[in-house]
Amino acid sequence: MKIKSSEFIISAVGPKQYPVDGLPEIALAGRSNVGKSSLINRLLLRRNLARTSSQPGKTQQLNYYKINEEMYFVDVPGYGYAKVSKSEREAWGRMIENYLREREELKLVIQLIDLRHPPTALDISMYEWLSHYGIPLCVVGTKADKLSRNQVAKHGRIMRDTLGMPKGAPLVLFSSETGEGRDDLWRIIAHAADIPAASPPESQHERQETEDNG
Ligand SMILES: Nc1nc2c(ncn2[C@@H]2O[C@H](COP(=O)(O)OP(=O)(O)O)[C@@H](O)[C@H]2O)c(=O)[nH]1
Ligand SMILES: [Mg+2]
Repeated sequence: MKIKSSEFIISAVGPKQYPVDGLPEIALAGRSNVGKSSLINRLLLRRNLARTSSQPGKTQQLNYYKINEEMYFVDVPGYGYAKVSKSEREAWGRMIENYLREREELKLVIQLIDLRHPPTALDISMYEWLSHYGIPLCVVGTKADKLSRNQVAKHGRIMRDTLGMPKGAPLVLFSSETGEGRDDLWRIIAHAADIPAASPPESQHERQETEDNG
């Protein structure tokens, strides 16, 4: 899939603001600072479409990005962020839960977990909650560039074990710095959204080079 356009649409604070055009939606979930915005930017080859910052937990909305007039990425703000009041957190939790359980357009949740550390209790409960409701799920281990090759493989295994992932359940080891995992993740997204197979610019470029070399 070639990325012809990507644009921010809305920060929705409730269902009345969700798009009504029926396009498939891919949600990105994970705690603040795990790398959601960076992953969106890397997938779309945009430097700063999704705002990245080291100041976590500012957003309390579902941030919608439209890609190619074909689908949406939905940035689900970090779960487990402590610096909001209990009532705010509960209201936010209800909105997110309703979205994840009831949104018909939602085709896949990408759950981001920092690959450097074992999944936290919150990561595990999020994974179990999504699995329990049968929500299509792909786990992404982020910041792979911060580990050695051996560590990446080892931490990937720890992630699978800690979450209790079934054999064959998708886990993508990803880096927004290097683009590692980008092609795999695009394939999974395109399949889930039922749009033509992903061959985004970076991989086209790489394949071209390989062909040229022999
Ligand atoms: N080295 C490295 N840093 C990353 C990666 N992804 C995100 N970061 C950094 O982690 C911080 C939080 O990233 P951000 O995308 O804003 O996380 P979000 O809160 O989940 O949206 C920023 O300083 C990013 O530059 C990655 O793959 N590799
Ligand atoms: Mg963000």
